Amino acid sequence: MAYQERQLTDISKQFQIYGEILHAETCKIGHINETYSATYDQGGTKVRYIHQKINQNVFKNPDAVMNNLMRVTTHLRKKLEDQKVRDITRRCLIVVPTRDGKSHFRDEQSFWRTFVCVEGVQTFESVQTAAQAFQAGRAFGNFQSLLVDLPGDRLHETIPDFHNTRKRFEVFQRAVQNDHFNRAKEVKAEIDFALNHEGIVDVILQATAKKKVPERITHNDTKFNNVMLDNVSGEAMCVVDLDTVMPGCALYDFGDMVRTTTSPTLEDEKDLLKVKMQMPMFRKLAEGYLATAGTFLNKHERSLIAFSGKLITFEIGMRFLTDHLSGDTYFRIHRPGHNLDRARTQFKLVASIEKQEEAMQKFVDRV
Ligand code: GN1
Ligand code: MG
Repeated sequence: MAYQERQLTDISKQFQIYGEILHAETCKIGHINETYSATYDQGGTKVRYIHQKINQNVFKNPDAVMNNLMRVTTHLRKKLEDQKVRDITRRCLIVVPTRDGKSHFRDEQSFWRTFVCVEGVQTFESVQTAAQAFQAGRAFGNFQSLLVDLPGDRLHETIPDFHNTRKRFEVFQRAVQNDHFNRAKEVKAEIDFALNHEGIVDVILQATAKKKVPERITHNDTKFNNVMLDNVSGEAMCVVDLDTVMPGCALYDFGDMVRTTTSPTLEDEKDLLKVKMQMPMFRKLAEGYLATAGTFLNKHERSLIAFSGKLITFEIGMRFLTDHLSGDTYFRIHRPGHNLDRARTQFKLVASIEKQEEAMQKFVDRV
C-alpha cells in the first residue's frame, strides 16, 4: 500500500468501521479538505466509507464544525423520518463515530472524520441538463427549509464573515497593495474589473443590517458538485460539504448556485467564449429553488435573487484573484496560474449575468 493508504489504514482503525480495508482513492473534488473513498471487505461484501481530513488552516475550530454537523444531520434525518420519506440513509450524511463514540478523531497534526458512503449517486463538476439545474435548486432550497426549525442555540460561525463581501473586498485591496509575488502588473485587467465593481459589495450587507433580509441557516457552499444525484433517476438525493452550514443569508446560497449551474463550463474554463449564464438553466434552477424555499422567502429576498448570482460569482472571483496575488495559499491549485484562470472565468460570468440580470429577475418575479 502507498504511504497515504498506510496512514489511512491507521486512521480507519480509530472509527467504528466494519471490514478490512482493501484500497482507497483520493477524491479530487474540493479545494480545501482532503477526501478519500475507502473500500472495505466485510465477509466478501464490499462496503465503502469516506474519510476526510479537515483543513485546519481554513477551519480554525474543527470542533465547532463537527458540533454544527452533528446537530444539522441529526435534525435533517429526523425531519425526513417525520415526512416518511424513503431511502433516508442516502438523503442525509451519516457520521461514523470513533471507537470511543466521538464524531471525529484528532492527533497532534490532523483532524479526521468518517462518513458512510452514499451509493448509487454521482456528482458533476458542471451541469449537463436543465433538469439537473432544477434538482440542484430544489435540493438546496429543501435543505434550507428543513433547517428553518433547527432547535437549540445559534450554530457556530465556522468561518466568520465568510460571505462578507465588503471584508473580502478589503482583503483583496490589501493583496493588490502588498503584491508580494509581483503579479499585479500581469493581471491589471482583472484587478480593474474587481475595483470597478465595488458598488455592489454592500447591497446584501445593507439589506441585512436593515433587517429586510433575515439571518437563516444556510449551506454557504452550494456548488453543483455538492449535490449527489441518483444514478438512475437523476433525482437530487443528498447535499454534502456541510462544514460551512451556519447562520447566513439565503441569497448567498442561491447566488452560488447561479455561479455553478448556469454556465456550461467548469469553474476554471480557459476558453472564456464558452463561459456564459444560460437563461434556460437559470429558469429551471430558480423554479427548483422556489418550489422548496418559496414558502419562507420574504419579498426583499425575492427581489435580490438575480443580483445574488452576480454578487456571489463576483465574490468568489475576487477570492480566487486574491489568492493568486497572495501566492496560492488558500485554494488548492493543480497548475500554475490556476487561481487566475478561475478568477477570469468568474468575472466573465459576472459580465454575462450583468447583461441578463433584468430578464433573470423578471422571470423570478413571475414564478
Ligand atoms: C471552496 O473546497 P470546496 O470546493 O468545497 C470554498 C468555497 C468556494 C469554492 C470555489 C471553505 O469550496 O467557498 O466557493 O471552493 N470553501 C471554503 O470552488 O473556502
Ligand atoms: Mg466546500
